[in-house]
Amino acid sequence: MLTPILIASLVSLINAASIVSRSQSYSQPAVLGPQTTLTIANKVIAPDGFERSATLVNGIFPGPLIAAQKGDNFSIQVVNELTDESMFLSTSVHWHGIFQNGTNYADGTSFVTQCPIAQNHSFVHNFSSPNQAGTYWYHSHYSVQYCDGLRGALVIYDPDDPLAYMYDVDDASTVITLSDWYHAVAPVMRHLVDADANSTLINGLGRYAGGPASELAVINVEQGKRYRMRLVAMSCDPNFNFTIDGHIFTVIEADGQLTEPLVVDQLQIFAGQRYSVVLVADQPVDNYWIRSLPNLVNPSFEGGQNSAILRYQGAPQVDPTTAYVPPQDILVETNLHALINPGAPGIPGYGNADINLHFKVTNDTGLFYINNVTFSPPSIPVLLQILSGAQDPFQLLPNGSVYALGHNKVVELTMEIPVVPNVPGGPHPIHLHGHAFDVVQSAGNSTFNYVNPVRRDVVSAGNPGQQMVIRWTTDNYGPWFLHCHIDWHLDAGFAVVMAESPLDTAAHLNPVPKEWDQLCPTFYSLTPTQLGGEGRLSWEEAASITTLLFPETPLPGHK
Ligand SMILES: *[C@@H]1O[C@H](CO)[C@@H](O)[C@H](O)[C@H]1NC(C)=O
Ligand SMILES: *[C@@H]1O[C@H](CO)[C@@H](O)[C@H](O)[C@H]1NC(C)=O
Ligand SMILES: *[C@@H]1O[C@H](CO)[C@@H](O)[C@H](O)[C@H]1NC(C)=O
Ligand SMILES: *[C@@H]1O[C@H](CO)[C@@H](O)[C@H](O)[C@H]1NC(C)=O
Ligand SMILES: *[C@@H]1O[C@H](CO)[C@@H](O)[C@H](O)[C@H]1NC(C)=O
Ligand SMILES: *[C@@H]1O[C@H](CO)[C@@H](O)[C@H](O)[C@H]1NC(C)=O
Ligand SMILES: *[C@@H]1O[C@H](CO)[C@@H](O)[C@H](O)[C@H]1NC(C)=O
Ligand SMILES: *[C@@H]1O[C@H](CO)[C@@H](O)[C@H](O)[C@H]1NC(C)=O
Ligand SMILES: *[C@H]1O[C@@H](CO)[C@H](O)[C@@H](O)[C@@H]1NC(C)=O
Ligand SMILES: *[C@H]1O[C@H](CO)[C@@H](O)[C@H](O)[C@H]1NC(C)=O
Ligand SMILES: [Cu+2]
Repeated sequence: MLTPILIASLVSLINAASIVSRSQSYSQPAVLGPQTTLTIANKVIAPDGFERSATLVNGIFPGPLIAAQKGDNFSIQVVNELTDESMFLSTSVHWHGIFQNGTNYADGTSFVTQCPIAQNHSFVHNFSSPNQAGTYWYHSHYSVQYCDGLRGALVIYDPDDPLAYMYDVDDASTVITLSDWYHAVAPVMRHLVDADANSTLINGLGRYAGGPASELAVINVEQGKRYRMRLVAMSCDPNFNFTIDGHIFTVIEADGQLTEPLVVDQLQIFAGQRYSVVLVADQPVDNYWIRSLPNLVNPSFEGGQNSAILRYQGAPQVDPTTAYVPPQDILVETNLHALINPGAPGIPGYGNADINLHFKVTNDTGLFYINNVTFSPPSIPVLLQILSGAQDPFQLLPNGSVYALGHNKVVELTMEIPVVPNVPGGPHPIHLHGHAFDVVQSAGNSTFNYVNPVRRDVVSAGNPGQQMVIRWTTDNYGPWFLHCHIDWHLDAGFAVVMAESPLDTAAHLNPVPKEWDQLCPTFYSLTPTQLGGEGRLSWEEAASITTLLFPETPLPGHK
């Protein structure tokens, strides 16, 4: 918990902090195509009724939906117009779940695949993803910047979707984003013991404990129609239990991979994950609460917290009066099965892959360790090191965090959260860039499934005493980040890099744009003022300055 002095210093760091009530009405989300420009700039907004300066895409939270058709070529220019020095002034944008096959340099991951884009500069991300369709998202991958607002959904629609017969409506109005929201800026929050969110926003609107009756998101449906709702957990930390009063729904997609249809009435969605669910509007015309209960602070629906409204056409424009009924058919991950080409790669059986990795997660003095190494971003991005000739894992920095993997190998990765030490902050959602993986063992379950497990790109590694096991094939050249998607944990070192075929990477990438080569020289010429985020480059520097601001505290759940 924060001391009053701490709170005072927090609030003083917020631009124009004050409580307002909102009167704007909710409008349909903005939609962009695959060839577009994202302008990253600062703006004061009050999505839960509390005004703060934020780091936004095209001035809105969440950022606009990027909507593409399967097979489209993407050309996305990210323009950095950031000015608020209380937050980071550089940026990079990652396209979460997109494989970037041959275009690792466009993955947008600071210090792994590129240097951040400096203030007043821009970078064009050209990539294609011919075989992917489904629900994705984009977010800053520079420090904890996305917690300040740089997050949005990205959907690749499939005109030949094999499950299209199950739904009538699938458009921008059926994308539902779930996010945590903070009243203090992320460069401050990252140094707090409990980086607790103030509110949950659904489609960018919500309420906080003790706050005004700020406007809530409304999802409009017509009785008798079937909707493909695309849920995106663009969270910095909490997971959410998602329910809709009076309704069940059918899961048909997990993280861009179609699943065998599975009927549930609640799903728990972790930071970074997505689900498509088919909702049939088969109830009486009325208003119904949509609920997104976070696992951390304020897990309550009091005063409309953690809530949005499902409104049938013809229902009055009022808040629902429906009551919460405890769910009966909760989503269990092992009940999800990949619909297309099910089955994990390689020889079935634990330990039978070509490369069998065992990662043990520990913690010490506020940092997370994977096999005794905490990830600290290298100054030269891993891809640049590789393209400059470093190939040996002992040459690649950060030392001990980069795993060099041969080409076309089946990898089986076990991530274990031991009981001792008691690693805080779980359950930890683990994301791998550049791939989807088969979850052959889910956290908290000792049985394996090599036949038809769920395939996805973020999976929970669970809590102390649990582990998860995933498999994938190293068929994508380049360094790919593997990390906890709780952004505070990533910042505190919960990450490694899977460098696929370092020796052959240069030969298998598309020509690296010359603008990419300029990112590092430009970034390293910035002055502390031009860097923002209180002008701190490394977190060692930041941590030492921050201890002056915030007294040394016992070991954090979050750094
Ligand atoms: C994408 O670009 C490639 C060449 O780079 C071209 O052959 C293809 O037709 C393009 N696809 C679309 C949908 O425009
Ligand atoms: C960006 O432009 C502003 C206003 O001209 C200037 O103050 C700032 O130093 C510039 N930053 C960089 C990195 O060039
Ligand atoms: C990126 O794609 C756009 C649109 O297809 C094209 O105009 C531009 O030349 C490409 N840029 C690079 C660096 O390849
Ligand atoms: C969310 O649901 C899971 C079961 O799926 C349960 O273990 C967890 O406690 C629930 N979270 C909250 C905040 O109630
Ligand atoms: C545990 O996992 C196995 C294999 O995926 C699955 O068949 C079983 O239903 C799971 N058990 C529970 C209790 O979830
Ligand atoms: C981590 O350190 C502990 C204690 O020094 C040691 O026993 C263990 O083997 C190390 N683990 C790895 C993977 O290096
Ligand atoms: C990385 O660590 C290993 C083992 O501690 C050491 O032998 C090697 O020299 C280090 N490499 C670099 C580049 O520091
Ligand atoms: C990348 O492309 C190669 C060549 O087309 C293909 O064999 C491989 O499966 C692809 N990998 C991914 C992750 O899409
Ligand atoms: C978030 O908001 C700030 C400023 O209003 C409060 O001081 C915090 O107590 C609050 N935090 C939580 C967890 O609600
Ligand atoms: C993290 O690890 C340290 C040292 O191993 C231990 O003392 C501490 O209790 C752990 N933190 C938590 C919150 O469990
Ligand atoms: Cu974590």
